[in-house]
Amino acid sequence: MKPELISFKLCPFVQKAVLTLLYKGVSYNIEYIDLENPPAWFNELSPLGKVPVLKVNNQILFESSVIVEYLDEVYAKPLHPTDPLIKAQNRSWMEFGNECLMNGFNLIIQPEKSGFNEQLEFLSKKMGQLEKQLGGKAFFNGDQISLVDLSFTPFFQRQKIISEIYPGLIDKNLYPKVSDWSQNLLTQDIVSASTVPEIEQLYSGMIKKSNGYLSTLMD
Ligand SMILES: N[C@@H](CCC(=O)N[C@@H](CS)C(=O)NCC(=O)O)C(=O)O
Repeated sequence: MKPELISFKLCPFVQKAVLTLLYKGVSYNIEYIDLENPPAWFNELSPLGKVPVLKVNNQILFESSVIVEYLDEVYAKPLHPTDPLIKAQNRSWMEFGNECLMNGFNLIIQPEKSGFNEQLEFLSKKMGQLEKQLGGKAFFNGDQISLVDLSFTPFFQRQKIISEIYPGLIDKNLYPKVSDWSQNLLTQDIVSASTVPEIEQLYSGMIKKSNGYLSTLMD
């Protein structure tokens, strides 16, 4: 039985799971729901009312990091380092990646310039912290791609779309390693298949619809 993801077309947390499945070459089903008007069955299914939910063998998993860890354990091509300490550190940075995603979302919904700038500062601080963690290799742990890399990919993809409206978020001069890392991740073959093809239009549409300060900078 194929694993099945319940998703929302723009959800970066679901994308983490899709990237993991694609990397491992696992065939899966995906069902999109409207999060603003979720079907009754979804409210029954999802304990926190959030996507992703993974259905596997008539069981339910929720929380994206738990889902990707499960997928990593049961399918070939491991994405976690084996050393327990490095693995645990990777898990910590995956949580950091989730915070970056929330920060990125808060950035686009801020109604006022002051709130937008505040979120920008939070994000800049996080990019500085990441810069110190990176060793200047292709991926977070070195030459080998890992779950940390896949966890940050949706964040960088969205920041790239935002940078078309507000340039310089991930400043190459300030954060050269983060900038190169982002580039390495976004050029992976699996990235384009990890979202719906119209992701950029949908994401820009969401920015516009949110009516925040960022939307006032759009053409
Ligand atoms: N910590 C959760 C976050 C998931 C999340 O926030 N998903 C959003 C969509 S991208 C959601 O379902 N929001 C609905 C809600 O909060 O009611 C995870 O990592 O899976």
